Amino acid sequence: MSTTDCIFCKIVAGEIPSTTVVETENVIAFRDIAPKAPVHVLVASKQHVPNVAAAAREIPEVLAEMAQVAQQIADAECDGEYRLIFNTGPAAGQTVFHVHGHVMNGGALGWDA
Ligand code: IU
Repeated sequence: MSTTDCIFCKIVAGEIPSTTVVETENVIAFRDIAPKAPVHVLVASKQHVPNVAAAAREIPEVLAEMAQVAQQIADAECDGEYRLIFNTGPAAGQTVFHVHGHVMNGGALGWDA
């Protein structure tokens, strides 16, 4: 299921261009358009769910696959060491309400990364 006004659903559908890093049947990973670390890749489910808690509840096997894809990207780009961040809610900085983890590293990361 997708939502017509969701930017990441449009990326999944190929309606908006993105720099895809990894794609599987259920997961897409693409470079953040405004990177905040040398490696900054977003790992998203293709199915629209709003956040990580909903993913854990509704598509746990896809959430596990997202974690595996994050590791795969980090292995390729930053020696397998990385931060995986799921912002949840506007006060935590979530701006796109389609579950995605930020895979980040390649330099010193502060807590505000
Ligand atoms: P957030 O956790 O919801 O704040 O993360 C959204 C991210 O999506 C943020 O880092 C944006 O730079 C990024 N992004 C993107 O890569 N491509 C887009 O078209 C849009 C946002 I809109």
